[in-house]
Amino acid sequence: MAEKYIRKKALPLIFCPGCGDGTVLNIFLRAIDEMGIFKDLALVSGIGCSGWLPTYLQADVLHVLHGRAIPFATGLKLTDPRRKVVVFTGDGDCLGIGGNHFIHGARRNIDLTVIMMNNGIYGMTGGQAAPTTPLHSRTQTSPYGNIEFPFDACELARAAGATYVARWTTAHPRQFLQAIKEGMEHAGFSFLEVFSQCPTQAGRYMEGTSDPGELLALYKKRAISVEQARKAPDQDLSGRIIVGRIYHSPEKKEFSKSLYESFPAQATNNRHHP
Ligand SMILES: Cc1ncc(C[n+]2csc(CCOP(=O)(O)OP(=O)(O)O)c2C)c(N)n1
Ligand SMILES: [Mg+2]
Repeated sequence: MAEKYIRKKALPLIFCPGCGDGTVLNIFLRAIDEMGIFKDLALVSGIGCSGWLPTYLQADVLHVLHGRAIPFATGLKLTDPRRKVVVFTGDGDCLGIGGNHFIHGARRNIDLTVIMMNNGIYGMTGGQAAPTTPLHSRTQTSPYGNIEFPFDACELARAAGATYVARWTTAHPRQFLQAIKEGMEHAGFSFLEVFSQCPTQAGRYMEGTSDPGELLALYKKRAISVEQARKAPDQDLSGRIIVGRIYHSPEKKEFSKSLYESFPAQATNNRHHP
């Protein structure tokens, strides 16, 4: 897989040993290999450890400003609607600085697949609290415990208008692979959240361990399927990670389709338009 798709000149990876983002890269490669769509891909990412992920692939990649991957991806998709556009982002990049772009991308239901690696922290910049950092967690900017409530990124995506929403962790590689395929096949805004362990920052400070194996075991222990979660009382869900396909609605019209239908001359003039 690596021989086929990895941009060797870009190696070594910047990821720390045991970082979950390497697993995400591995699973993504398997998904696109099984789908046979490598030549149609365009990958866009923001800033953070997670933002480096697509730069290691021999594909067309835009590595852009912090929080601005979705606007760049929107422009790209509208210019060349045949492309399978995938956004790689972190929890800080997507929900902090890029939060407004995220909700508006979801609202428009533009055909992008957004893969958000959630490590619960700003990993690259040294472990500051993120919009996903759990309440009471200790980080470099919350040494006495985080007093802010975290976002539930999947609920936010769904409320904003995303039409495919799923959450998995790096301890669920097969299920996440399936979700990537479903998300990419879905014609609309698909949001895939993946809990991805950060041994160096989040593990050390928030979980009290930088052992990747222990962090994966924690994900397994905390995971609860969306079907089970729906039956469980709220107090049983505290600290749990709800995994599975959370929402899927194929009915809502996709944005680039609406745009080209409203302005047919643009479609005629666009040499990339199907
Ligand atoms: C405009 C701007 N503000 C701040 C930064 C500094 N910065 C770089 S990465 C980052 C946080 C990234 O966190 P996240 O998206 O969770 O990615 P991770 O490193 O955890 O994968 C910040 C604040 C920046 N590069 N640009
Ligand atoms: Mg992060």
